[in-house]
Amino acid sequence: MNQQNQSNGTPDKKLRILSGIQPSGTPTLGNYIGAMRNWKLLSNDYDCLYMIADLHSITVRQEPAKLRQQSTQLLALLLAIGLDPEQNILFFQSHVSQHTQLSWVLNCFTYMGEMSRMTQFKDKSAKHSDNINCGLFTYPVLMASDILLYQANLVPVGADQTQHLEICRDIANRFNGIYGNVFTIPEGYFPKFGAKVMSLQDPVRKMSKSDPDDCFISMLDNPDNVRRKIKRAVTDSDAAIAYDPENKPGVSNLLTIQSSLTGEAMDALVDSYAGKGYGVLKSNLTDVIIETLSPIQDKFNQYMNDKSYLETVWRSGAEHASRLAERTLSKVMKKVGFVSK
Ligand code: ATP
Ligand code: LTN
Repeated sequence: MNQQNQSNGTPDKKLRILSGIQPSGTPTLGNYIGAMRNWKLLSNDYDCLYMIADLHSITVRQEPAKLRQQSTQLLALLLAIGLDPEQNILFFQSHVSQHTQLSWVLNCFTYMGEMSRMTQFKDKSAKHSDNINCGLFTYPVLMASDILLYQANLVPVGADQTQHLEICRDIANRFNGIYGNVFTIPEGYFPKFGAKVMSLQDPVRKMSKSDPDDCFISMLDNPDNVRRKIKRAVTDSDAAIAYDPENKPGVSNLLTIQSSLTGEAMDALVDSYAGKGYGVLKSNLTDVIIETLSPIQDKFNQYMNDKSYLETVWRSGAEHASRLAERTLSKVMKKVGFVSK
């Protein structure tokens, strides 16, 4: 929040936010509700950097042409949800070389034991057992570098990233403990509702853009696809509409999506379905999703038709981000004892 200076009423410097999203597919409703929507909400009150984490995405094998396309689309989507590139720094992670440089240094301040406890590593190495690469293992160190390079105060992410944020704080504290106050210790920012949107087909697992298509709603799904996927979403055998994530994960997930998109309190939403069946819930939810996504998709199409504008945005983002990143990196290089250029 923009902090007021108590003594003279003038605004202090805004706190800084950094967050990222991988171009590993088309963003889902989970990405939107858990992360991207908050980016927009926070963008007026904070000094924000939002990054397309393309370096992170190659921890899982990507097809080059598709990766390029998904990365460009992701930038257009960030603009389409209303992020103003004059007010926020929007950039591709691979355009700012300081991320990988800091990541190497921080790798040397991180323990194998810490990395092997990360649930995302365990999940992804089980999912991609043919490609358990070192990048997948040290993924959280690169993420810590992303955050610490910019001295971010706040990191808005979904609940699945809690462990990665904790390790980032541990690494920063360890480094500061040895070299003095080099890094700001960041805090996570999690939405109250919808921090974890679950898969439509397997509602005990998170909705993920790299899962099979019928598990998620993509932000670019057309109305027919939305209708079909919600119709097929897993519910349960007893027909009562109640919010009970443990015993009724499917229905609770649908309620969570509706409540997060409309802003309606969960109790009131559940009450409004008293005596009604899953069909009504699914039909209402379909309408809400289509109403949310249609205007975003219209803007997305406009931006995708203006490649030269997108290029201007990413070039300027890289330039601004590099300047900020270099300040921290050169401090780190000096502290660890490298000879200055
Ligand atoms: P992948 O499937 O490639 O692992 P992902 O869909 O998990 O990707 P990321 O790009 O890693 O998404 O995450 C971008 C942001 O979206 C993060 O802040 C993450 O916490 C959030 N997020 C991802 N999935 C969900 C979800 N199902 N519910 C809420 N937030 C989510
Ligand atoms: N790992 C993140 C994406 C990400 C990120 C970051 C988020 C990469 N670098 C820095 C916040 C801050 C994820 O959401 N899966």
